[in-house]
Amino acid sequence: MFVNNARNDTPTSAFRNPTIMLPGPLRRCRRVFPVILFFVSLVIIILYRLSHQNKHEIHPKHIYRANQEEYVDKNGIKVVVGHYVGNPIHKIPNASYDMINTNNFDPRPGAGKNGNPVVIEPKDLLKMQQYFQINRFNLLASDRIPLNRSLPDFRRKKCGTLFGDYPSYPKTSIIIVFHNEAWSTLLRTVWSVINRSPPELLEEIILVDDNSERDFLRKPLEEYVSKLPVPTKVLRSKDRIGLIKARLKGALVAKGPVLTFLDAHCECTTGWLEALLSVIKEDRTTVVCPVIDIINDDTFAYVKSFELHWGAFNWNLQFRWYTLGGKELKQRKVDATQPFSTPTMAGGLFAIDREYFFEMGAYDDGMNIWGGENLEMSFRVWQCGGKIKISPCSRVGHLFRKSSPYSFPGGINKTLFSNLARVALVWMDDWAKFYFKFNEPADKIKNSQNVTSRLELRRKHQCKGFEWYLDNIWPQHFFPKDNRFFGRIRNVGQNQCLIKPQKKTISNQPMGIAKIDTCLGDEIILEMFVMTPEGFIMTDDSICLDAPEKVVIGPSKVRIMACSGYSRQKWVYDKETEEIRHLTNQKCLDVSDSVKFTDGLVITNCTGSNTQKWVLEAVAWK
Ligand code: UD2
Ligand code: MN
Repeated sequence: MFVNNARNDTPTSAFRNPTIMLPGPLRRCRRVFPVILFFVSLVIIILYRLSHQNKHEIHPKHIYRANQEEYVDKNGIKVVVGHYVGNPIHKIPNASYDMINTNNFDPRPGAGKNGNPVVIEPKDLLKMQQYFQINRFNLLASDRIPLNRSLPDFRRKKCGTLFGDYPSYPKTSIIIVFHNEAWSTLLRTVWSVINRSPPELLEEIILVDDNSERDFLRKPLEEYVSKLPVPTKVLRSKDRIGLIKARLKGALVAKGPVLTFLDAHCECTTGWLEALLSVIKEDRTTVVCPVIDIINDDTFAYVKSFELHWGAFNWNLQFRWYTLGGKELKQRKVDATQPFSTPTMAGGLFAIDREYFFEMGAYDDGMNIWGGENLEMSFRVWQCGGKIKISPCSRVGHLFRKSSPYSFPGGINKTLFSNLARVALVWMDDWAKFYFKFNEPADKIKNSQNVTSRLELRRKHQCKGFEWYLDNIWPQHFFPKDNRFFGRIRNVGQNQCLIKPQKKTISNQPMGIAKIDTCLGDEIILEMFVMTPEGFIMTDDSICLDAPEKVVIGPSKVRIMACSGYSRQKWVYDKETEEIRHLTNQKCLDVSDSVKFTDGLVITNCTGSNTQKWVLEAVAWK
């Protein structure tokens, strides 16, 4: 009440009402206000255009390694390599060979302390942008942060009391693979391990150099690590073998009973290792991951990542974080320090019993360079009797980049889709057909893959099928199934189809007002929806048709939202009347008749009109 009144009294609302007499100074304001408004809008438009250019335009001449590709296919899968980062107004000279090949580590006391952001003075901005191109993160900032900077402890208090018996945990080898990593990020990873792990749990650190081209990563690195307080070795690959084979190389020589993998740009926080190893001590068939916090690629600030998420994947087999539901959510509400299951892992940061790793088929060595190995291992572990968990008392920061800095020998397209095709061919049964149907590049490449030995492995371990995985490990999934409708949802009155909105939120989930549009045909993934027996109308990326349950007079807007499992997202299809009714208030899904939202959907009283009739047109998916 009070707030409303206060808002109505503000001068701005008075400006809009010309019948109100204004006091002198405000009247003057009234004349200049449109002018101010005009300039403010102009500035906003300019800023918006600039920031847009910044994000979407690629200036090939500014890209270090001009031969790199950016691949966007018709499903909108975007593999951003060679994405221009920086301010396009100024011409940024390419990073010179010298800049790339020199170690410019120059720590300033206190920079980045306690995970704080690093501020670069205006005079260094151009230099900063030049250096940014090399690793696709703010290298200048990274190079100013000491290797042993302090970090915040984002764990629950209780975590500090749970691992007193850590001396009885199995020891681990830490394996870090890298290709052309910066000195500062690589060695900050190493030092964060040394400084924040109980020494009695560290067997060794193994750095695997995947054929880097930087001079400072050769002799200087070897000399440096030889003096570290934890035995550390550098293995070299004379060919570029990719992260999967590089990790295998490290695993083969590792002596610790547990293998702990990290990317080469991580920072471990207090207690991270104990909370991983205790899970493996309890059960050697559990693969365990930390919560992955965010090291900001611009400022190197250590940022707490979202709670209540787990890892899964979309219809294109891209890894995604989705909000927790079901029993994992309930369990977390009871005790947020207990490890919880996750359908898949992000891939870079995890610990696994060494013998179990090899017993279960290590990695698929038919996979190259980057991508897909995290899903492969996740499906394999779950389907063959193991578990994947996230231990919330273990928090490790990872530097997330917006694009990839290195080349993909053989081409991104071929590499990534071959890897994903292998995952599908070996582990996904009927859902492989679904994946290939909607992913042409993977479909084209699938016949050139020899997966015999991986199928053999699956048989040997008598692993369960993908349907079991979906039903039991990820019951909230949004993939088609025999007992689910899959296909187009066509409005009879308008002869248009329900479509997935394109706008994305930060967590990559499209959201917005539910809409219909011209139906395009069978293979258009944007028109594909799943309707489950429980009544959820869902599509890729875990989004659902959502309407308020509250009973109101007249229509309410229908939205596309992150699937929540709540009854406001449940619908009933009546084959006879062809109505789609909201389960709780029995109102009918309809096309709004207001001029403003012609194609926006609403729920409203059922009248039997043609715009309240829908045809569910099934599309074969396997
Ligand atoms: C994520 C994973 C990453 C891996 C990848 C899919 C996290 C935080 N990161 O991507 O570990 O599972 O998904 O494959 O979960 N590298 C090489 N040789 C190469 C390419 C990369 O050694 O040819 C190294 C690289 O230096 C880095 C690691 O592999 O240390 C992962 O690469 P990334 O950081 O580019 O992958 P990321 O974090 O985008
Ligand atoms: Mn990484």
